[in-house]
Amino acid sequence: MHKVILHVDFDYFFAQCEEIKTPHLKTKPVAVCIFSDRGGDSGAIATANYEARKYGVKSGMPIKFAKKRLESIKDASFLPADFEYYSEISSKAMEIIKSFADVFEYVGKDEAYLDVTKRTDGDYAVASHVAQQIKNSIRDKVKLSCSIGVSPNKLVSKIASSYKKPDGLTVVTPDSVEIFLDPLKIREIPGIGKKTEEKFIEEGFETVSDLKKLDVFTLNKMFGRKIGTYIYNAARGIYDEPVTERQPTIQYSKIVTLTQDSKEYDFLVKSLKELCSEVHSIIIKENKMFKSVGVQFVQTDLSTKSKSRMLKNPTASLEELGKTAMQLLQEALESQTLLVRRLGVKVSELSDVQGQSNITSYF
Ligand code: DCP
Ligand code: MG
Ligand code: MG
Repeated sequence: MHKVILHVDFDYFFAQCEEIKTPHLKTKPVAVCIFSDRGGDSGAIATANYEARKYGVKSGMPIKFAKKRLESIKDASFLPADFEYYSEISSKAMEIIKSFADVFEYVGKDEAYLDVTKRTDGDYAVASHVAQQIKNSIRDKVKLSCSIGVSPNKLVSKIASSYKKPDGLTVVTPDSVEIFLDPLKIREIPGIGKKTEEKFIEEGFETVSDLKKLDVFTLNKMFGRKIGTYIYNAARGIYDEPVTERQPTIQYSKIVTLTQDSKEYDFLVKSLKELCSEVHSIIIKENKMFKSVGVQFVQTDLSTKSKSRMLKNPTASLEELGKTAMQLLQEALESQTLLVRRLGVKVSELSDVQGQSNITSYF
């Protein structure tokens, strides 16, 4: 029996959340901005609704450029990102999506894979109905639209979910995988970026069908064995990674028992710095950014005390983690009477480093 895998991706996610909050924005161009600390319009566009995309506004573009593109449009909105609100909407929608899965794999705030092989008995007509139910359900309950790809594996489903956007549903049955992939631009394969695409185009390869003319040895020579083999298989719609149960991670933390009980900043800060490095290495390994930092004490009477702070923007910077943690330590010690026995550091309000998903993490 063939597997049935769904990939769900929310449409223009941050901007759609803003439309949910303020419905009259729906017919106007909306761009969600991540302003940098430098003030003014410095910073980048996180995403834009489809109305703004008509004018060429897109993710990653400097805010200044986007404003130029929408210069002549009076009612265009440039809104600061409200990450907490987007997380709230995401959790609600993910809760619903999860209930339709045999196996649920959370990828990021706006993305998840579902294995529904068992509950559909491998029947693609039933799967298509399940996908439609998911779409209806999150539209009814959260007012959110999404696009879904259905196919025998994660890779093809991911490509299929972006095939028709927004509000798409693309079902690729096992025997239509090749017909579906062949005419697509090579760039549609997750992980193949602009540079790689250019390299192929120079050699006269434009579509997935063209790509299939290259044998695996040639691709391995070009990209190394791991990526070469991935591209070779991807062009044929072959991808074996199973959907693995994964829930959103709420936080990462490390805690240590100190070599002696203390309430001296100079002593505690040494352990604090080590803890920050350890937490930071998890963050890097997991490809995450954090927006909140916390410091925790277990005191000599075993009671706990903690302090945390929300940052202005998500970051993966060790420097920022250390700086914030040291400030929190200092503040926590101001009124400290008991000695500290165990010291902990945590980061939360996690998000994914952009452009990284488990498929594309090869690159
Ligand atoms: N994001 C970001 N910076 C980027 C890309 C994305 O901050 N360079 C954020 C904002 C997006 C969210 O991640 O809303 C999800 O990214 P997607 O790539 O899924 O893009 P959208 O959901 O915005 O649009 P689409 O309708 O194409 O899925
Ligand atoms: Mg999306
Ligand atoms: Mg996405």
